[in-house]
Amino acid sequence: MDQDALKREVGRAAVAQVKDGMVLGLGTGSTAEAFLHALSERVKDGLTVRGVPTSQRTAELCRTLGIALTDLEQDPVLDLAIDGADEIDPDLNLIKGGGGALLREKIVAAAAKDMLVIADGSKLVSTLGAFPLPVEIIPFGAAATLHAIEEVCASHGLTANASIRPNLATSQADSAPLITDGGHWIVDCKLGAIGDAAQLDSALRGVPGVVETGLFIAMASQALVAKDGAVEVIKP
Ligand code: ABF
Repeated sequence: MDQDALKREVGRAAVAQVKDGMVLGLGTGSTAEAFLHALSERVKDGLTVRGVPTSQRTAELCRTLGIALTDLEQDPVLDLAIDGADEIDPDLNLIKGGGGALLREKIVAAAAKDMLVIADGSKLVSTLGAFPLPVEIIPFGAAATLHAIEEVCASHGLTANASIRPNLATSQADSAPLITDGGHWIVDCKLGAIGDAAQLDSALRGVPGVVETGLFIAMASQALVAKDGAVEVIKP
């Protein structure tokens, strides 16, 4: 089964957990989008839900698919957030933010009573860190913040190899930084195996200029992972 088919399969499996009247957190990325397509089929059949999108891209897709939107001002407590991930460890700690939406994704996940992670099997890892860790930063003083991030990583025995994520949509060779929906930049840290992800997350969030990290520690209540022909349910 190809990866897109696995994403569609896990998207359908996630929709089975959505109950009438729920207020949802709606993730970003291709797996979350597969879920939204499956959700829209249930909405067409009469399911009533509304959701807080984690990105402008997700908001636009929801409008196209006829999925009702809300925000955290009207609905500060969500029933269920459904989102993808870049890496998932056996305790359901995650690296997220490859899609650039980590800040809104974390706010939405934190506002939800439960967070359901959906993925294909390629996202399962024994230790987080092969995927570059995204850290969202304020543009002011970015070089100093990047240096401080490298120092914090070094104090955890890690070489950050940190770089500011370019906006690849622009055609310039030395493209400008990618700007997030919140007006921030993203630093990608190529760390390798992260020993204590909770400690690293807390230390990075202590750096002035850092807005959030892509480490989602103990936030997910369940993961659905599609592997050939079956969807595995993982709980921490
Ligand atoms: C979002 O989309 C992100 O947190 C993660 O970076 C990415 C996963 O994308 P995909 O589902 O396309 O692999 O969930």
